[in-house]
Amino acid sequence: MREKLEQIRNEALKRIEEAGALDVLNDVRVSFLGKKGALTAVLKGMKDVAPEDRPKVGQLVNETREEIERVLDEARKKMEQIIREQQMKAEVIDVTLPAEKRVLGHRHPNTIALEEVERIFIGMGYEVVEGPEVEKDYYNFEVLNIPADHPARDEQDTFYVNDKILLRTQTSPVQARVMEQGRLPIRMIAPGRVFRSDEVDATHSPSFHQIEGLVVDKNITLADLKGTLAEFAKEMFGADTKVKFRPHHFPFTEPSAEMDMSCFKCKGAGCRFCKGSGWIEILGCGMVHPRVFEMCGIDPKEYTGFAFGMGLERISLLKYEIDDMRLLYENDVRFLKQF
Ligand code: 2NL
Repeated sequence: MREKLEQIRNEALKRIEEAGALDVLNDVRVSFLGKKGALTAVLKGMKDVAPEDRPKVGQLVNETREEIERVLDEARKKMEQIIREQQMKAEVIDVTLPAEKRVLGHRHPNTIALEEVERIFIGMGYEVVEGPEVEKDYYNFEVLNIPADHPARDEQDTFYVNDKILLRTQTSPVQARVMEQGRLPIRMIAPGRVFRSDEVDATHSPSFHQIEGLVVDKNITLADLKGTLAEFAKEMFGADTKVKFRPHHFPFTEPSAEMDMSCFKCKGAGCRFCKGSGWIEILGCGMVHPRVFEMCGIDPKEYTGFAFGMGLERISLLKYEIDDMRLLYENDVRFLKQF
């Protein structure tokens, strides 16, 4: 019996030693200590042992069981430790590796310039108002005193949806709609996308942006227009900026003018930027035409006003010294992030 137990013990220890995985260890446990295991079989054979030897044999069986259990337990712990170490190695995170870069965009030069213009006019008490890009021919042309045979209405210059609906060619219709609502006085700017049937080149695009402004109140004069726009130019391009007004013609204003500012690059001496003249044209303006007031339901004997319009792209090209408008539409972040 002693030899039999010795043999079982040796066999068990050998198989534990050879086991390479946790489930193999478990099989060893079952085949030696389980209900149908080798040790259990020895216990079942106790009836053939002489009664006086039984305590001794029982003790031997228990010792053998305890030893096998202890060795099994140690082997299991060692194996679990190795598995944990392998997992740790596989999941290791190298905190010194450079982090994955988040590629951030950048505000578009047009957006930066527009926000600057908005900041300046909001500071003077203006509201920013938006309106539809697909507009009625009535608001885009008719109320603005642009007669049916005016060249601006030509299909060559304007994208028509049908004979009454078009893509707005300016943001004035937004201002006309506000005047029509009749809440006076008005101090507003209307920024937004406009459309004209132009070929793309360094200074033209069929879709670009405008900022128009409108002030309507009692006793508004040309002096208000000049003071306001001179102040705007100073805030936008520097405190030493001078402005001058040249007579011009727009159907919706009378009198009308174009405003030039002293070149911010050469301060008026003449350079490549201002093509040697010392002046740069930045906007068109004028006193709101009485016919426009009448068509919008405002009495021109009681109210006067001034209006102006500028191209946003022109302002951002000037401000950021960009020489080709097409760069503004490519949205290459390497270009955009310079501003
Ligand atoms: C330019 C000139 C201008 C206006 C726009 C306007 C709007 C209303 C009434 C009267 Cl509702 N005028 N807008 C006036 C003068 C000039 O724009 O060269 N824009 C790029």
